[in-house]
Amino acid sequence: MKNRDVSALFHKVADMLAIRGDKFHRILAYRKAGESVDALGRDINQIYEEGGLTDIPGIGKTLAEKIEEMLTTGELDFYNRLSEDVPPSLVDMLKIEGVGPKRVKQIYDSLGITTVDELTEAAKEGKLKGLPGLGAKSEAKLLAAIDALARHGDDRVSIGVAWPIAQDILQQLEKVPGVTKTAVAGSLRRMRETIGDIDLMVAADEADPVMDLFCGLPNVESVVGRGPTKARVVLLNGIGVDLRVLPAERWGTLLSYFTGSKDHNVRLRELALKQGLSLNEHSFTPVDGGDEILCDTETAVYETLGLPYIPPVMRENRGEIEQAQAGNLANLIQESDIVSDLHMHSTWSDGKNSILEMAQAAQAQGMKYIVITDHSMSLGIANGLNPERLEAQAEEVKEANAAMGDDFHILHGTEMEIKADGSLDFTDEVLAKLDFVIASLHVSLKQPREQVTQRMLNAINNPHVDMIAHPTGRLLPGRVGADLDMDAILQAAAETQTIMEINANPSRLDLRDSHVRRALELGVKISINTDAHNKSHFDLRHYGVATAQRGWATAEEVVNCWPLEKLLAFIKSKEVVD
Ligand code: DGT
Ligand code: CA
Ligand code: CA
Ligand code: ZN
Repeated sequence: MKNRDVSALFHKVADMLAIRGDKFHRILAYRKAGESVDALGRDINQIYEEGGLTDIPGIGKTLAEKIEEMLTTGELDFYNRLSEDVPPSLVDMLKIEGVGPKRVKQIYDSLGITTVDELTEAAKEGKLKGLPGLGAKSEAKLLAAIDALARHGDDRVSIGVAWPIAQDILQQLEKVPGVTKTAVAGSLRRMRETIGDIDLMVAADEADPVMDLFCGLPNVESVVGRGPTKARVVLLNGIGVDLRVLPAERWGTLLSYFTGSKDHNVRLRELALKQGLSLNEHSFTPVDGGDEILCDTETAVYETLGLPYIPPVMRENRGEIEQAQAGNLANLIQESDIVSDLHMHSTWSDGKNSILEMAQAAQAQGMKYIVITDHSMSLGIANGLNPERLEAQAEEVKEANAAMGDDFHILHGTEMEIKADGSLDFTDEVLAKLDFVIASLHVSLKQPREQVTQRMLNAINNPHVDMIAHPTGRLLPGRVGADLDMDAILQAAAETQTIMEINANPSRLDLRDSHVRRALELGVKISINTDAHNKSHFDLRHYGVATAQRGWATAEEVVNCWPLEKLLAFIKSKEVVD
């Protein structure tokens, strides 16, 4: 079994326990274990062999034994026994909008229905409407939801899809009279790479006008539910959107609650209880009676708990509360710290703009220097450059540099293919003439782990290679990318002073947040680049910055925040070390 199989089984067990009505903390433990395994930067089999399973966050002795069982036998006895009680196919019903574990249990217990297909049949034949809490209307709703699931799937969407949609809706909500504040919340505010649904918050004294506009938006497919202060719709593209409206004096608790993560909130509530306060989206309430405490800002919420403000990107219960308590919360990199972009394409390969146009657009965004890194020759479909064209390109870089004046610098680089056999596309002699060398994998990503890892290590060990771009080659949300031994790669990068990229394109975000955190632990320097193929792509930078922040990166650790001289000295020292 691999990481993915282990985490999928944990998630499935959690769902089955939820359907059975098991204890909440037991369900949470399995879910958390699944998430921890998902976030690992390395092969779990290797961690097991080193005896390190219990070092994984959320994995204690019992869960470690279960992982060991899965890895050595390919099975989990507990799951098999649970399956006799709760048919595993019931889990699929949870993907239907509006169907929770209690409902699944009720339907299974009373009608013996175990699959979504059987459920569809039963709803069509009107067999559900006799059950407590289910009427003819619910049957129709259920059928519509099953239909929607079949059309849209249950997949999470990339943040790059969800973000602009959320901003667009917010802009419309802002215009409703009486609205004083609007914000995104949930995973989108925490800038997770994929989004389950969009959560939007509005401060207004009167909710109805906001609800009316929201439920009537042209891209709304259906209104799933509407109450006095909340509504949920499904958009035409299948994305669900939750809206909450509360008065501005409750804004702090509202935003904090619905920003999550759930695990972070659980910790906040525990801290509140220690002070004799119960915390929810409306306010703090003294447990033994008394007036509620309202918070109009999140800062006030954290202050009440004796904590400094914790940025949303950190709210995952991955140690941020302990850091905040100790008073040494990481000083996260900000977008405004960035002065360069080290990875972009021009019309020389598969880009849409000239070198000069790219430079001007970068300068307009506040950049001080860029590197032009067109593809190399073996990537024929992207019109990759051979050494002769590379030399000709050097001339154009020089001219563009002169045209830009002294306040801006254009470096000449390449995005060089690491070929399927592990060799590099250019000789050392060609590479030595370039200011900056990126190596990346675009082909044969499906090679076995050892082989594809070795290809990457070859590139890292070349003294001319300054940076590895989008290491795994994954494409969100579908293509998983190369099965790299990330820990070995990050260690080699640390030893050789090779920079590792966070590709800011929201369909890549590669390195991902957990890899960034591991890289920084090992002392690897990070770079955030847009890989722009036209001048409007520079706007994607904020997704990369968010990923860096989710890995707790500071400006000192991200080379794009350095002055040019410092970067040049750093990459030069790699050649000397070797
Ligand atoms: P997603 O939508 O799967 O990408 O992830 P989130 O984090 O946006 O989750 P969502 O949309 O279900 O809920 C938004 C936030 O609301 C979540 O981060 C924390 C809060 N929340 C929702 N339901 C619960 C709950 O049952 N308990 C607690 N403590 N918080 C909740
Ligand atoms: Ca959400
Ligand atoms: Ca939600
Ligand atoms: Zn590129």
